[in-house]
Amino acid sequence: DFQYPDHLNAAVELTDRMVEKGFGDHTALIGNGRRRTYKELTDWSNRLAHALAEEYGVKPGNRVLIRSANNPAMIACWLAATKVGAVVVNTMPMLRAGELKKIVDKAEISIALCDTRIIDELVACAKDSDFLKQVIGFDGTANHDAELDRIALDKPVKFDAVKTGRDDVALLGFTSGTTGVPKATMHFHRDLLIIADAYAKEVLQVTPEDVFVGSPPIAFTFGLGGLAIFPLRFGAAAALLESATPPNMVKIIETYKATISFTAPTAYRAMLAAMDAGADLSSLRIAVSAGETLPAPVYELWEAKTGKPILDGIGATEMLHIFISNRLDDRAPGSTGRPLTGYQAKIVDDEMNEVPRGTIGKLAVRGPVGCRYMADARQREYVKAGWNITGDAFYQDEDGRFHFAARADDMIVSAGYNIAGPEVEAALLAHDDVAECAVIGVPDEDRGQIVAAYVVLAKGKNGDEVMTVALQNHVKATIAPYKYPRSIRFVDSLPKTETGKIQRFQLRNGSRV
Ligand code: 3SK
Repeated sequence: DFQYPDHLNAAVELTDRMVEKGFGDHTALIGNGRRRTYKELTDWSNRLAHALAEEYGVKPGNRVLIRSANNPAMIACWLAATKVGAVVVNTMPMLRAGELKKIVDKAEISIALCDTRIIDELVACAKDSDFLKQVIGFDGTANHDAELDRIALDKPVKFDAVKTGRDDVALLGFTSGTTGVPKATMHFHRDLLIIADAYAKEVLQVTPEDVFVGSPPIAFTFGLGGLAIFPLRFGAAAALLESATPPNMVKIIETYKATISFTAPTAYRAMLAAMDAGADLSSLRIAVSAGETLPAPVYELWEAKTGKPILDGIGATEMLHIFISNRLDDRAPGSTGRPLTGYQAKIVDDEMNEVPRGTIGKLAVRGPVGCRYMADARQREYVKAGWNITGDAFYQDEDGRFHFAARADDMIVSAGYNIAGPEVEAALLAHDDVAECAVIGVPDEDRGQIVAAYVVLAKGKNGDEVMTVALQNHVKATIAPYKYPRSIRFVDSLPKTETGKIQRFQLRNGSRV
């Protein structure tokens, strides 16, 4: 039961309310070489809220874009804008002016807050946009030396947050998905709390002693949950470090005695590769893996090498966060787990009929949060009778666990065989010489489609004919031989979204080979 009062401001619940509950002196955020307590974060966000409302005229319901890497100032700005009743649009720091413009135009955004170090692209976007009128700089470093910081400094530390309704929109989550066309999903104030009260409470069992670290950008709701909402909801701490890229993650866990890490399977693989025998992960309680399915070999290697549980889960920007997950006491390699308490999931065919266990179909989910596309015809396709139809093909085993098969459009049909590309990828990834790979179906006169693999080899390895045959034989020996990649291309890198998802569509349409 997720019950909340009629009036609810999620940012107040995560800061002022936590101080009221006695967490004032507890560390909330670590970053820029210092720790900030709940009291300091509350005061900081309240001063910023005063500045936004009084000096910049931000009104409830205004859409406010935030552009920054992961740092404490970005969180303070997000909290402040939410307290003012704005609808926040967090954006990836890597986006260029053209990409920002698509978001600005779609959401009709007039105000933006931006780390001054990366303001140029946003200024360029504003010049070209009919909507964006104000670009306000903040300092993402320890110096607090930008216009917004200076104005906020003189403001009071108490702020009467706007009395938003629990069903007022607080956040627009933009997703490029794997198709490259951005769409916006709307999330209410209560949704921001539900994801913590569902996933973080049930699966992570967060306590105030926890320290969260991770690499996903806050602009990706996976990061917003894991590095802000989950820790703040339970009086725990989050390390917000711009250096939290996969090769540094082991050191970061050691330095900050992190207990929970959030990142994608490719990053766990990179961490394993970078981990030396002396690595000390003793503080870690749980490694959360999401964003892509966690291949069984990575699960097994991680648990064998670190002795720490790795929990695969699936979420979606449309659903705000994870809705099916493994649990500490119920996890298995190659499985995504079971729905969270309060959520339901089933596997359906094109007519929405549930298919028998073991049969691959579309994953449908419903729960206390749900997909609400903003002005997008996909709403009718994605939500049917209250069920959210994900773009993923899954099956459920006899035990009721859910297993990822493929993105619905990653299913390869070759000579009448249904072949899930990710299964071939997992087989390739189990070969020591493969660093990364993506598998797609390409048209073939004889077989309809053939399995084609794009492979990034480990450092120093040669992409020659001998390697091709070795990898093909390895796949044939690992999974049913008909699934082996008849075509293998060796590449230096794979096309990815800002959140690290491999864009197989780019390989499919030949725009990146
Ligand atoms: O699995 C995902 O891709 C995801 C998306 C949004 C939020 C959370 C997650 C894990």
